[in-house]
Amino acid sequence: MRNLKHYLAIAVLIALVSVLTYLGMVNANLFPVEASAQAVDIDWLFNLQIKLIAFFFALIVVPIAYSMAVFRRETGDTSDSEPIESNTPLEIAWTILPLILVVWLGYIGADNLAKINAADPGALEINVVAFQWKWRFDYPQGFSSDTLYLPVDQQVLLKMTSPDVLHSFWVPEFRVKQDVVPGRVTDYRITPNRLGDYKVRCAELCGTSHAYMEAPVKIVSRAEYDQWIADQTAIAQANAAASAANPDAGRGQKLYESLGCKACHSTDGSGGIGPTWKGLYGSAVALSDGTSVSADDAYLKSSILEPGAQTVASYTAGAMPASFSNLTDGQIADLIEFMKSLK
Ligand code: HEC
Ligand SMILES: [Cu+2]
Repeated sequence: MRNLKHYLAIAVLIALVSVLTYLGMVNANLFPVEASAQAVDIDWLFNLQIKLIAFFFALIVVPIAYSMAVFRRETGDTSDSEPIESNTPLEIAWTILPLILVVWLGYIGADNLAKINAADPGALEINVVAFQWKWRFDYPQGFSSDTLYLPVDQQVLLKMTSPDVLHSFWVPEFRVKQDVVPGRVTDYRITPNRLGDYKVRCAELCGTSHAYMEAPVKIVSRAEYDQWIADQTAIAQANAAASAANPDAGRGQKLYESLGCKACHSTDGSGGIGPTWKGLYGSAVALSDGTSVSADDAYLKSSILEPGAQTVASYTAGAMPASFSNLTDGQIADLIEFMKSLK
């Protein structure tokens, strides 16, 4: 076969270009470190795809480039090239082989997804609230944190929701990304496996300060985690006791900012998703059922704990998130003290 030498040359070039393309892509180091068990499976699949991509790139580009270089028309040659009829075996091959390849990729993709989603019944559950433009992590021990502390090598299940708009939980080192949807709880399962400091960033454009919607994520040893939980629980209890005895507008203002009330309630009389707090305390509030109520401590407290019970006239029922029902009496006393200070 007189063309054999060309076929051989092309085969060797395809192998060479595949390997070089693959090595180039892998050594570009586009990935951050792997910090979760799930990341290992995801990167394995990604690596396989890069191999396939490198091969198909070479398979297409090498014959084109080779033909352009080796089979150039000679100067002065104006004859037509040989007509090409169909080639049935080739057409069958390029239909069947990709079909098998795609079905196989679909299969290993599904298998990989099942591994990533595999639930550990002992997973640690933490509630996540994403709001414009902060993250809040509510721990089962009854305190909230703006840093996500996680013990290494234990699966965690994040139960995520949002009081305002769509957000998305993304720690690049974990690889998995999940939307946070208002009015719904979405699950995010991860097994951190590498100690260190990371960052969660919002990956869904959610308004003017979207770019700054980040929170620290710390993966610590089991002992350090237990210590942190014990410390936070003690601090929360001490704060609750102090506030209950002696409410404080300064602490209230900090809560207003850190809990995200700020996203919806202004303190200067301007409008927002919720009513302003300026002049609210002691005023007469018109409710959606036509009645009116005095904004005293009891009304304000029930508005926070059970926002569904009464709705302020001309505001949407259900727009005030019910996720604050875990606030302690002390925190509520501080918040009310802060409202009082906004004359
Ligand atoms: C996503 C927006 C949003 C967030 C965040 C939010 N609120 Fe509200 N809030 C509302 C809306 C809307 C209303 C009015 C509707 C209603 O009464 O249910 C309201 C009503 C209230 C009222 C009754 C106000 C009045 O004028 O009678 C209080 C008190 C209140 N919120 C406290 C809080 C506190 C405390 C926080 C933070 C811990 C908070 N809210 C966070 C939207 C929000
Ligand atoms: Cu966001």
